[in-house]
Amino acid sequence: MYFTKQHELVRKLAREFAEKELTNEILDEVEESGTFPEEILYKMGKAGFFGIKTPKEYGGSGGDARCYVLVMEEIARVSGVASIYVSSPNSLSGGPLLLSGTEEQKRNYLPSLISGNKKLCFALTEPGAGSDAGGMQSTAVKDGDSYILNGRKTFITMAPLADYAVIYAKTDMTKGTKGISAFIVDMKNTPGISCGKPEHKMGVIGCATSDIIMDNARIPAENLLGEEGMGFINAMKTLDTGRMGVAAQSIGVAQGALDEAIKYAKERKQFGKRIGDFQAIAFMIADMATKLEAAKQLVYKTAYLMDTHQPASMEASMAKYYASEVCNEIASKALQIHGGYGFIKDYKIERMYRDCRVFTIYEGTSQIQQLVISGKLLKK
Ligand code: COS
Repeated sequence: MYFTKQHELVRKLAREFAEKELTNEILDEVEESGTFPEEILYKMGKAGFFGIKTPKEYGGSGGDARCYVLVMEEIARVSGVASIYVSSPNSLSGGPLLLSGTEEQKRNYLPSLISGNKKLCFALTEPGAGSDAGGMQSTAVKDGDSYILNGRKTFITMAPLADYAVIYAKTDMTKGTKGISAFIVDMKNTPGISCGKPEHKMGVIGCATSDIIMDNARIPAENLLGEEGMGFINAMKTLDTGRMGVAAQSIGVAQGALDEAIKYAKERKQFGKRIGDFQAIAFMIADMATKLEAAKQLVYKTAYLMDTHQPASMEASMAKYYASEVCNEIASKALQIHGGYGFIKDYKIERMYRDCRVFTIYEGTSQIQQLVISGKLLKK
């Protein structure tokens, strides 16, 4: 309903890529080593997955939000962690630059992000400011032609791998969210910028997450992204697309889990017949498929609204809220259908179950999405 022939071709390309390149051997190795192979990232960049919505003049493919969610869905169907590498340059990393960057900033940073040569991370969360992003305590004080950054960011996806970060900090402590500004920071060459130790996570292993510590880090004033005081709006608008991306990730992993459950229900025999022939299993599968279809429609509608320049902030939250919760439910039921085999690492469902747990948490918890949705509906 929401897709053209062109969109279906994009889906086919992403599905073929995922099935050919993201093999079980590679994904097992990613889990073992905790690192994602650079050669696959290179191929993803070549396939155009890192700049799906970015205009061609900055090296992107000039596609739309529907192309983006289709690629995310198909990659996540096979690997949750691989889809994070797709989402980053398209949303949380590329997004702030596309929204507020000067022409020079866009030309400086976007092409290398899209080719995969450089990585950029999005640093909003702090130890004491997660859901309450506006309560951040990091500061940026103007000093001549520089800003001096101090503070600590936490749970920053890709921080240890990143060449650059978009860091949000307060340029005015008295103005609440209107005192927040965004900065582009060179992670490798700025004295005073360092990363904490990579976190040991329960899922999406293979994409390192750590703190970023800013200790009197001096950065050029020209690295201010957008106007002073406009950082919070930049982050919130970025998160609209980001939440749609997590929703797309969720329907992808959920589809992968449902596929595995159906396959297993057809193969596994107990009491002399396929377990799928028992209503207890068959009805679980019917519920999983129905909820997944509903989640897909929310995700596709959000992308369609974005493509047609209609308000989509509430819909992005609805899509993220519903799709991520449903994904966890589907993965849990799919594991249950596998019985004891679902609990051991030889079966893909074990990884999917762990990978999707963060979907109801990052880029705003389910409870924050409920806050955004109800806030729009009950606005005075
Ligand atoms: N687009 C544009 N502007 C937005 C916006 C959006 N999606 N969301 C909020 N704003 C604007 C508001 O309109 C408001 O501007 P005005 O004061 O001019 O009206 C301003 O931003 C402040 O908004 P609000 O008052 O709603 O801010 P709160 O401090 O109450 O916080 C929530 C709002 C809770 C929604 C926000 O802090 C949030 O999203 N928290 C979760 C953070 C998150 O997702 N973290 C994950 C990090 S990435 S892994």
